[in-house]
Amino acid sequence: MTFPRPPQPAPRFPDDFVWGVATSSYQIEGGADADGKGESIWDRFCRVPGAIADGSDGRVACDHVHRWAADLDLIAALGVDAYRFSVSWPRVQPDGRGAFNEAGLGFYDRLVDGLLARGVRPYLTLNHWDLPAVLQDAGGWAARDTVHRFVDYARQVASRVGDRVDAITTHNEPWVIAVLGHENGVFAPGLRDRRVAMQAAHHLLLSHGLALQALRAQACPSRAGIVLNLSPVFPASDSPEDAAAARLEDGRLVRWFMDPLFGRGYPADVLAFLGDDAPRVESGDLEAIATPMDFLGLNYYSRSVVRAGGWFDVHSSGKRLTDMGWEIVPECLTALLLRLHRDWPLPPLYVMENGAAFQDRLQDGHVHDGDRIDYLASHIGAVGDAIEQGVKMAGYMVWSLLDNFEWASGYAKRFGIVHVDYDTLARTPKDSYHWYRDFLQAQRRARAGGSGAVRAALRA
Ligand code: IFM
Repeated sequence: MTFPRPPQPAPRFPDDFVWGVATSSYQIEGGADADGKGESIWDRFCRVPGAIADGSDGRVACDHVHRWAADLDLIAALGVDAYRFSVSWPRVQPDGRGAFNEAGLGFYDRLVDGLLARGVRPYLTLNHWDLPAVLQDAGGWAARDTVHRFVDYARQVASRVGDRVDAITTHNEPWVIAVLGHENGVFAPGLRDRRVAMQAAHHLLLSHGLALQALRAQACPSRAGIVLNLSPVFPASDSPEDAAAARLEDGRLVRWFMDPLFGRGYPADVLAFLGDDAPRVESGDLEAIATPMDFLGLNYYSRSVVRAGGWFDVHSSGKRLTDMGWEIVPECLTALLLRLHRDWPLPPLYVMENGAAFQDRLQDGHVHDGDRIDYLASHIGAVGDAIEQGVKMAGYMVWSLLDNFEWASGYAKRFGIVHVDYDTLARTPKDSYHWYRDFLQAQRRARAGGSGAVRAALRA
């Protein structure tokens, strides 16, 4: 197959580099009340008038709970090393405490076995946002008890499948849960209270650290870590006001999470900014949060540009934008990786999500998504650039396998390398799927025969 634009030449990646593709439970599974699943905060949030751009929800989504075997075939045919998915907590523990739901656990058991049977390594995320709604009634992530509920849930999932998964991620993007969900109110649970948001952020980190300790105490063989959404932050201008605003945003987005995870506590400038909104931290919490991780994951999509007291107009920069209105700046991924490598003593580092939404058109059984191929190729190149400059990278995963429920944007934004027709639920691999498959084959040949094979294969 020939592609609309040739991908960038790929630099050399380590032989044990893990290539993958990612999804999350609420975005693809559907089966909203199948087999005893409980309600999640996203089931509930989707019913709030105006919360979701197209008024949709994840009740059916891609119907992955019923089509998982065919989806795993697509993953296997793609030739990835790993598949990153998340467990729906309310599917396996409908009340968020007490009894576990055998039908729900059985689903993930079969998913893990199905991946292994196809030669794909499972990367499991415990919390990709779909908290059991009953726990929200009890205060959600702002309540300290939720920390202990999460640790119990983590223990149970690990004891069920932890012997067969390569990696367990505690939380996906705690900044999003805390800030978008509890401060800006645009994601579930839809609260607008900075103090509550920062308490939730603290409890997410604390539950991460305590869950790591619990998994190790039960000798879970899987590696464990967390996944953060990180971006380099730039001031919109040379003014001291914009510089200060960018520094604070870097504190809230990056250092608020990275510093305590690496034993430095919360950043003093952010605590000063928060004042009375700073979280209540009990003795021993910071030590627990700093429990050493086996890996760190980051999700990267774009940079963040900050203007004091206002919004930065992305159209003013002249950069190309994705359908989300996010600037396409792969060089900022390299810069971010170099900065993380410089500023913190990192464990193995993965890009756990990277990808783009574009306005795809399915025509005659094809989706010619050259823009997405360019995006992926340039960002994979950016990871390679970081590796060449000394950053130790362990893996890269494309977001996402399937078009899916893009949270507050509903189904209008398509991130998949496989198109989903939401009327028929038919899957159609896009050009980007074929491109990634060919790229991975070239990588494999390169492992066997030297990096020239990658360049040759990608020029062909
Ligand atoms: O779809 C989301 C995903 O759930 C978390 N990271 C960002 C993606 C794109 O917005």
